[in-house]
Amino acid sequence: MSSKVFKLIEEEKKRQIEGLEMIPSENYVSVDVLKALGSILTNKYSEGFPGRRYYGGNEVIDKIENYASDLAKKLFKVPVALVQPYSGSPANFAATMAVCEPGDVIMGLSLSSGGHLTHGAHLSFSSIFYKAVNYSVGADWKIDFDELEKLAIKHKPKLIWAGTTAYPFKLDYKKFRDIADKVGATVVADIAHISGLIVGGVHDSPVPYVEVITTTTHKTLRGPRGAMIMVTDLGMKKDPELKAKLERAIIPGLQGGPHNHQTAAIAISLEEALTPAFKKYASQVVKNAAVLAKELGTVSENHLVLLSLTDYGKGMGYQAQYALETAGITVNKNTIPNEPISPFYPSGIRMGTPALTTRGMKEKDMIKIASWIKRALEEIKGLDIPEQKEERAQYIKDTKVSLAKNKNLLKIKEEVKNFALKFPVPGID
Ligand code: DSN
Repeated sequence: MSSKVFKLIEEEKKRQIEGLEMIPSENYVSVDVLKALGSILTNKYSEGFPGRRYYGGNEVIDKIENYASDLAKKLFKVPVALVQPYSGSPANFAATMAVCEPGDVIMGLSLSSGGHLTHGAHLSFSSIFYKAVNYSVGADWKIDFDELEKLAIKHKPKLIWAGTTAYPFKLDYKKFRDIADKVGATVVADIAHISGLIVGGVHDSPVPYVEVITTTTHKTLRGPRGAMIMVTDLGMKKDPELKAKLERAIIPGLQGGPHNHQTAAIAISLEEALTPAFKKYASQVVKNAAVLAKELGTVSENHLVLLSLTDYGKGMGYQAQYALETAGITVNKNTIPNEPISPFYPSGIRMGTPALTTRGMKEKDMIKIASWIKRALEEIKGLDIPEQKEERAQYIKDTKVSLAKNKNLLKIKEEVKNFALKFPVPGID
């Protein structure tokens, strides 16, 4: 009997092709990446590293892992690339373990300024096992390097994270380097969101300025879920043990057997990222985001748009996410810098162009999409989050139910569907 799961996969395929996937950390992988992920490589245990495995039978797995690592080294121009981290957060934990002792000071961009949980956020390992100090963005929503420098001089961090997760601007890695050198810190660049833009040649690489780089493989890089940790020449020069420390942090520090099907799929996506077509893709992602941002009254220098909804009312992130979902447009609610309401009921949405661009959409399509977004957002006016905190959860539930029946949103959904179906999704007929 065919599993219920396959029926659900068909349901999800329909959602993915009929709607507009605009979560900036998502993408559509190629059919070859899907094939490797669904392959028999998932059957094998391979604790250790190529040539140094605990179990037998790893001759082929060694070749696959070495191939993936060599491709990463070539693509990012680094001497060391470890491809086993299960995903971005474990990769960041491993990098922190390799660079710091428990209790050391680490610094990262605050969550509400667009930083990541693993860069020192409350309740993350990064603030439980390490002393986390957060820097933030200024009134222009850009990283406040004066504040970062003052905090670094005061707290003397061992590690400074240079990386973001909801930040629409380019990063100046030299500024991080200069500050780190004043206090003897190691800089780890977390390029998860923008690794595809870097290898595609549209964003500067952090390689000359940082010791370690972490990235997920499934965002703009357009690979399977997974992650990599790389060491630069600068990193190896400063600490020749860095590679060994990172390996030990991955296993036995944090993980067991690597996911070999995932490693193989990473290798395929890295082959794809080496092609001229990928450069064109990366450049189009950024062009599309710039147009989308402009149409929505803001700016983007990368693949994402962070939109404040304060003009629509108070704490409108949930309402906007639901309204857009009803209209067939998937985005995520997000805090905005200096969040006026709460991280639980944030005042913005975050959206991006990587997946839309994979489907072949261009600038003119972004203008159309921005107009649907603006129409959908009109429907949340008046749905401000209640002042009384205890009323908020029920209010949001009720709002979701009423938005799901909203005729204007359902009309947009039809228009979105007719439009989206003209653009193919790899692996979905
Ligand atoms: N969840 C990822 C994102 O959406 O940016 C980060 O871990």
